[in-house]
Amino acid sequence: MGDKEYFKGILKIAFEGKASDNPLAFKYYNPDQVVAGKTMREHFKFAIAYWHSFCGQGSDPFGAGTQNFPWDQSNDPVQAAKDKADAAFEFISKMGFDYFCFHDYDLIQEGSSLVESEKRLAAITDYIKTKQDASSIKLLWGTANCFSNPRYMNGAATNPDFDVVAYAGAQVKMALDATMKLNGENYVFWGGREGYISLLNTDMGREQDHMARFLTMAKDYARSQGFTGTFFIEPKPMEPSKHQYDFDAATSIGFLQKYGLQDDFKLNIEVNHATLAQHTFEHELTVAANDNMLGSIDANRGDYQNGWDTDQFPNNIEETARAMMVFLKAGGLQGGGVNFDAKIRRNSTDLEDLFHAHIGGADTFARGLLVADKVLNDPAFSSIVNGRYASFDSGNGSAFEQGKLSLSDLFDVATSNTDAIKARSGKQEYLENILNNHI
Ligand code: XLS
Ligand code: NI
Ligand code: NI
Repeated sequence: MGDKEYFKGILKIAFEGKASDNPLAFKYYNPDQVVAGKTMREHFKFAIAYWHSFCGQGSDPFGAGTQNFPWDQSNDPVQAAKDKADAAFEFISKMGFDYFCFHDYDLIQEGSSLVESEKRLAAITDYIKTKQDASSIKLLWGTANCFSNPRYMNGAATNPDFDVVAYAGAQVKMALDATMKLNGENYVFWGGREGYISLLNTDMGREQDHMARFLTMAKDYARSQGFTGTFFIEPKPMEPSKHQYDFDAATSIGFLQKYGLQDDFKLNIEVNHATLAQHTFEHELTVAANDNMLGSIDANRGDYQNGWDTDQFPNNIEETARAMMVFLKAGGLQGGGVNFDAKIRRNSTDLEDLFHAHIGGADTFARGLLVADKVLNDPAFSSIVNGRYASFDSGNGSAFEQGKLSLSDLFDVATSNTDAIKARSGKQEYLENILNNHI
């Protein structure tokens, strides 16, 4: 069991620093380096995404997969799943990461019935549990794939057919069981088909009520089984549905608050989902952080010219540095970590490419964190930002913040103010220069 080496010739990836010319080494991600009071390892809790790295063969709407994974050769589903787990654990160990994330049917191929699927999940989670015990590799979150099978073409929890809703419920129960068995720290809901294609045939209000009911049942079940982790909603505006109900952070928070789910659920913010919603990554993180809902991150990036979820590995240092400023100000993530929900390109067909991709991603986050820490500690930067709001720190501005003024009071303040209103510069270009100078 598990004595086959899949990534031959690649040793454990070490931190060698910026001067190293070894392509298979970290230049900036030093797991033990302390930044803003925590090690990088603790800040990030890097996770690999089982689906992209070990399942996705690189097919697209125009052609079949291009990858020929050596762990995907057996015709026996349980053996194939074990081989995949061996490859995944070897890869995670060699990367020096601590976590992975999965969809139920990434772990093992779905069976022809729920009962058969449950058996298969039991077999593979037994196997993975022994691999976890023999290593220190943990599960950041689990989730259920309730979007690929044709039965979910009209949605899962929001399907207009109750039989499908019940089927999705059974699947989520099994995925929760698998997550709890592997000591998952969190559980994710990404509602790929929880939305609509046409409003002509959709009762949006009723579907959203159903989704809330479903999430409440899932939460109640997991809590009754002793699960103490956090549930995450992963917002995305569209794709595969035309319009997804968890459109963005603001929409998802409004939904959770409306249905009283805000204490058990937080958000998993994905970079490319933010940009698909016409937001920046830092915007989505800020919206979540403002409501104490910043739970986890799906790290990737989009393509500036393409309007879909290209899920490329993060490599934009400025984008990541701005995001890490929000991250540090928020005090990090509520229970989650940084999951590389990213895939190598279809024509990146060497097994080694998976290492280059994750090394680059980890180094990008590390550089972003280092830059963000320097910017936030730069007095030139903080004095400008804090100074902008100084008029609320005392006097009438402070009374306004405390709710002690009425609209008539504002009238009195404004009319008794004889000084002309001063132009106060926002200093944007100067702040942008400070940020760039720290990169
Ligand atoms: C798809 C999502 C998906 C979730 C997990 O766009 O990012 O991969 O992270 O279901
Ligand atoms: Ni994701
Ligand atoms: Ni995505």
